[in-house]
Amino acid sequence: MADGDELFALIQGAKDCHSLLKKHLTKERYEKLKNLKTKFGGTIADCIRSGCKNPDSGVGIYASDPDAYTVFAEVLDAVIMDYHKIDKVTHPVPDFGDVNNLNIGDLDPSGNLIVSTRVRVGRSHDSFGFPPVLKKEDRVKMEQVSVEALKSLEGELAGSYYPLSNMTPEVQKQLTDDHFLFNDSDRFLKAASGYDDWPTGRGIYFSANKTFLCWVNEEDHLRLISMQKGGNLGEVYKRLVNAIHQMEKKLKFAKKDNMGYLTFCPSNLGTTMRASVHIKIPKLSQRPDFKSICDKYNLQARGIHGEHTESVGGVYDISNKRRMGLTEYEAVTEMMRGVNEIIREETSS
Ligand code: ADP
Ligand code: CIR
Repeated sequence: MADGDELFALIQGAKDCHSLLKKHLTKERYEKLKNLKTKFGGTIADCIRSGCKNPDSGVGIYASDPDAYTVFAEVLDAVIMDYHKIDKVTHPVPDFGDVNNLNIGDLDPSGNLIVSTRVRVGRSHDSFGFPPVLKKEDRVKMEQVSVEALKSLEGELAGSYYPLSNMTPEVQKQLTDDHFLFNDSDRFLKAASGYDDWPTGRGIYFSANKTFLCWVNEEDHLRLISMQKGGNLGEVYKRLVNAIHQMEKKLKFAKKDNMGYLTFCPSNLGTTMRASVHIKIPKLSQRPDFKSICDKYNLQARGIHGEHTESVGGVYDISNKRRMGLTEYEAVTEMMRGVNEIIREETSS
């Protein structure tokens, strides 16, 4: 496996690279960090491997484990401030708003544009590292602890857990095509050890009608997901908040005072929340100012099969880009305002 110096030389030599890693990992910073180790045994090489091997990364750096955010703060803080557009690494206490009196409803009552709505958060167990430092036994243990908590969920969240190792390829493909399940096809995550020991420890939990799901050991230890057809963001958000509260009674999640919840990728820190719609915008997406409209409202556009995929038939995944430095309620309302604007632009062009 390439060591830190080799990796650093790779990124230094990558002339066409515009990642936040390349921008913020100066020679001076690298030299300061190259011999440090976290409590979990993580190194700077573990953090930068994916970004150095994939110079087309947007971010390019992961945290080897929760302690990396302290030990490698010199570079991670700079990346975090840049990505989340904050001038200090700071994060408010969680605030989900008054979920019984939400000012969030259906973003597309006509039903013409929004195909589906999804809100997810990532959570990490505070006693385990992230993929580069995990061993097979850790993945198995973590799956056990997670599934035990998931099985205690009640009401509309009640469901079953399906380990990937027991799933037929046909069922896996169908669940993936239907946007419920993850696979091992993301080269950025792969280079960051995200698929080591695949499929051990990985699986999916879902409620009877698949409106609440939880991914176990994909990029993060847990991804709690609420989704449904159509544009009713209020219903989707409220269901997710209920799930978070129920899970927090059972498990202790990794958190840091100035960073909120800790995740493998620094782009997900803080609220860890990504609220998205799959939306038909054939006209707007062809306009030269599409990207600048998304930027203006702090939105990110992705293809419909996940990050780093392409749009199909003018349908895009539009979500909030920032997750840190604002509350959960602010993150979801930032997305709501932006999507309202996207709809206005699409229908008036
Ligand atoms: P995340 O980081 O939120 O998990 P990805 O971009 O990797 O996001 O997407 C994960 C999966 O979720 C993909 O299959 C994607 O198509 C699906 N997905 C994301 N947003 C929506 C949505 N609004 N409706 C339906 N599926 C969605
Ligand atoms: C990258 O740097 O492009 C990948 N490691 C993925 C980063 C997550 N991206 C994001 O925008 N949330």
